[in-house]
Amino acid sequence: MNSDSDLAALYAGLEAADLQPLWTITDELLTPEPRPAAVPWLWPASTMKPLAREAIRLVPVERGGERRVLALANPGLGGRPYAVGTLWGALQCLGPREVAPAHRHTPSAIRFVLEGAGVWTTVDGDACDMGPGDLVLTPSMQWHDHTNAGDSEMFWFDGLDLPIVQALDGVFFEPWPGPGSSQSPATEHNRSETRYRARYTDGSVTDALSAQPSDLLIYRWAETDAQLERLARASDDALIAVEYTDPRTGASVLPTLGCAVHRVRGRSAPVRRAGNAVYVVFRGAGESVVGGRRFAWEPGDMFAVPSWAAVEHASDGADLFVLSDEPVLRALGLNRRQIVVEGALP
Ligand code: GTQ
Ligand code: FE2
Repeated sequence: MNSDSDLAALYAGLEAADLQPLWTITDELLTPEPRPAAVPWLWPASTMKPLAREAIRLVPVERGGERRVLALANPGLGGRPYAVGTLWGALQCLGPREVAPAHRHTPSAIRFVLEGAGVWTTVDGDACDMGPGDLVLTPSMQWHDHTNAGDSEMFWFDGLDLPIVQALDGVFFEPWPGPGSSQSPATEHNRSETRYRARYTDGSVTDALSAQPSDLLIYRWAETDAQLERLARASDDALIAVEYTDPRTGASVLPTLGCAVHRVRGRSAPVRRAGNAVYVVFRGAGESVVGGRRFAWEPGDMFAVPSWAAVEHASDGADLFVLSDEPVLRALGLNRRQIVVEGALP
């Protein structure tokens, strides 16, 4: 005969032995659908920018701190500095004549420029000039520093796969060994751009976790806009999506990070996908419903779309930059997408 006290002793014994019985935790582990801790959330530019300006005034950019970056910290993530469970998203700013020191690390990064001029990011000796709407890549372990040679403040969105690399316990970081704190005054500008042509797709991306990042390090807004324009003319859809790809292979721009621009003109159908995303409003105003929460947005706002939250947009005309972990899910055969039948927007 079993007794309650035998059972209690079993559980006590399991706990003391650092073992957990699956049958008591099955429901929270094997959920019918993803249950991300991150919540749908919006960070308004009107809140972020005054704080960024105060940071420019009060906090120098130096070795050690490395960057003047305000990380999007999703309130569902218990204080971790991540926009969603798998993605780092942030607002980075540089004051006039500032240089952020060179370093390299295993996490890969993208920059999407919001405003400013006279700034470049040097990536392994190639100075990539940055203007509004440009996308710049800093692939894993490539040296990078940021130079503001102009007289105006510069603001851009940073996206990194840091939480993914962190989850894999694969984070390595190295400061530039010198001489100096940045790569010697860049000799060459926009080298990758002279060698490769930007490539985009509105359909399939051909990667399977290629460990190879794109050799093209900068995608100009003029090219992205022209591509969106071409597709927009050929379609009646309320949402036109263009994904940035590696011009040599057609793969996503980085092994772990997917980048796209969604042009909204009307009301888009609600869609959900497995995997997380961060949206950055580049142009235009509108609203989105994400997992049942409604957010009105304008240029410079950023919002989190956690895994499997239905997302729909409405605007008279807007461009949203979208960072996602989709290449990882695709490579692992975990990618799922569903069009939700009933939308929330009128
Ligand atoms: O600009 O190198 O937002 O290393 C986070 C980590 C930006 C950068 C971030 C970084 C950088
Ligand atoms: Fe970095």
